[in-house]
Amino acid sequence: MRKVITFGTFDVLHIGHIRILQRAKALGDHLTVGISTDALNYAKKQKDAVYSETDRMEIVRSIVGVDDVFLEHSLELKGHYIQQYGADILVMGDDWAGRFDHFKSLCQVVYLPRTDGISTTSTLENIRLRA
Ligand code: C2G
Repeated sequence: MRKVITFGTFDVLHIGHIRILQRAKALGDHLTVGISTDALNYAKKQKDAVYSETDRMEIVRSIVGVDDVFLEHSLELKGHYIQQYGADILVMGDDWAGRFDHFKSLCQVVYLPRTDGISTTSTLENIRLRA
């Protein structure tokens, strides 16, 4: 069984998130998703996620094709997570291209093109304009 792992905040879920998860799962038989904790998200983006870590876990867990989710506490623990979850492939959007090449000793590393024209930030802005 080829195990795929990917990571993200997955806040205010949108089609870009769905498409990376679908494409990640298509590369293997089992998909594990590391969800950034609220604290890690703040550290990455200097702003709070709209949805709590608990809600983001439950939302991503409910997506067809996602087999397992866990809380990602630190970007520095990625190697530990890859080994803990027995991942054969690490998949990330290409906004992270090159950033995880050092894990090639542990697993295959694949960067997939991001979905253009959509982000959590732009989605929130669109909502504000319509509120
Ligand atoms: N993504 C995408 N297309 C978009 C937006 C996001 O393919 N239009 C991808 C990102 O490249 C990432 C995943 O969706 O692979 C999750 O995106 P975020 O929730 O923004 O996660 P990020 O802040 O990139 O966290 O350990 C790595 C980090 O936790 C990744």
